Amino acid sequence: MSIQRILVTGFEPFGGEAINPSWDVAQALHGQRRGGAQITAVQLPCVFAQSLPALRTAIRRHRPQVVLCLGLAGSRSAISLERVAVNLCDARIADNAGAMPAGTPVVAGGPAAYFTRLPVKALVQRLQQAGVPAALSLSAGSFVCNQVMYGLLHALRRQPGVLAGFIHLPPLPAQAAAHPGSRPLALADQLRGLELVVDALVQGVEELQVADGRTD
Ligand code: PCA
Repeated sequence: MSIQRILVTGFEPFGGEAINPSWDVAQALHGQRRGGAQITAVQLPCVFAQSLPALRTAIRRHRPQVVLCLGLAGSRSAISLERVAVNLCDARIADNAGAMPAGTPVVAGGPAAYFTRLPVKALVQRLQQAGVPAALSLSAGSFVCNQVMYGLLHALRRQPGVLAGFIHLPPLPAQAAAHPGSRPLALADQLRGLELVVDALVQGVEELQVADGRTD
């Protein structure tokens, strides 16, 4: 299938911070044409009650063949390709509306989890070969990012042709003091990483059939 429209989402800042690299990267991608595909960026509120309605509206409006949702993971030092979303909202901090769900489902009665539809091993390999720090991740957490990934894959469950997944980004250098445990990544490198991801998907990159799991 040829890819004409790509929807990229980023989040507004949260947790008391002034910036969120996911929105900076999404904004920088907005309006770009890459290999015949047009990228549109939409910002999602970091609010449990609002993020999925906003995402579903954007999908209805833009009818994308690829949806890449981005978010900040302050503890990460690499661009993290998320493999799994779980049907669980369990917050450690309040969202931007003050909500802190404690173990509620994203979708009542929904499956326990959804797997990404992105060829994540192939994408990690491309990024690493280009010198961009990248890693597979087995958990998108249980905050708003996981909710968005789960809601995205649930919303598209009857449209198997749409490629969709979630990518967590490390902090920007300006956020280093707030995230002492991680290695920040410059916006230019984060953007280059996402451009490589988009280019690979537009080219129709296939998943690698290599064993690359974890035992922990
Ligand atoms: N990161 C949060 C929510 C918004 C964002 O950018 C998360 O990892 O859940």
